[in-house]
Amino acid sequence: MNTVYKNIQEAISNGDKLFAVLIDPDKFSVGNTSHFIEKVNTSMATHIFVGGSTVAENQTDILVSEIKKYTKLPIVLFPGDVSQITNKADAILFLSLISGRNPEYLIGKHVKAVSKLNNSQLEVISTGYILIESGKETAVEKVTRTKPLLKNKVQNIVDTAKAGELLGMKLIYLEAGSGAKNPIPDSIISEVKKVLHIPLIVGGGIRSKIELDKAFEAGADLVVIGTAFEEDESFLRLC
Ligand code: 1GP
Repeated sequence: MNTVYKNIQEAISNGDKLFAVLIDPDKFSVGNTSHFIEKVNTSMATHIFVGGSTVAENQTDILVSEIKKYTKLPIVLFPGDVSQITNKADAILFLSLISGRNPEYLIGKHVKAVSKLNNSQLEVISTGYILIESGKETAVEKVTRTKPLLKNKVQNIVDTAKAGELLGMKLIYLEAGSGAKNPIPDSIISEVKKVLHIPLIVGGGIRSKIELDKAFEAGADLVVIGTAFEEDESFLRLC
């Protein structure tokens, strides 16, 4: 129980790189689960993240139950909303959108989640979620009604990440947005990595093995890819 975060820390201290396949229940057919997860199992994936900006009630619960049948990889919720919390997963990224100033996404939804979390065995992992501009408006911006941090204000991004760590958050997630035109620039990843003592997650807009490796080289401890697999499952063979 509660081994997901400990295992992430251990893997990083051993110099391992972690890789999560993100499945958005809103864009994934449950009937395709066994076929898709078989491919995930033979890839370098170390985690499966499940979540999306807008997901129908119960859809996450149904999908996580199905994924569990076919894999031993840890399943981590990456929820866009309280309704996506299901006890069937192993852990939840308890995301606070610290790049934005919308109180609902800084603390409001978290308060609403507590009764559900109290009744679950989920490992809760506090995560500072930082949205960075990527060229076009993303679903996160629309749903949360917040603006991303500007990518040329690197010190502001670094300070935001560090503030998350100082507040006691256990992970920092640099997000370009699902399907982003451009991934997070390497220079931002490396500057943020320099100041952090907690693991760094990077995601959004990564569509090739080269971009994946570049994110790792820049300092990402865990990289998340979703859209590229939605567009082409065979990309998993390269990962
Ligand atoms: C989205 O960071 C994740 O929240 C993954 O992004 O779907 O663009 O891979 P992609």
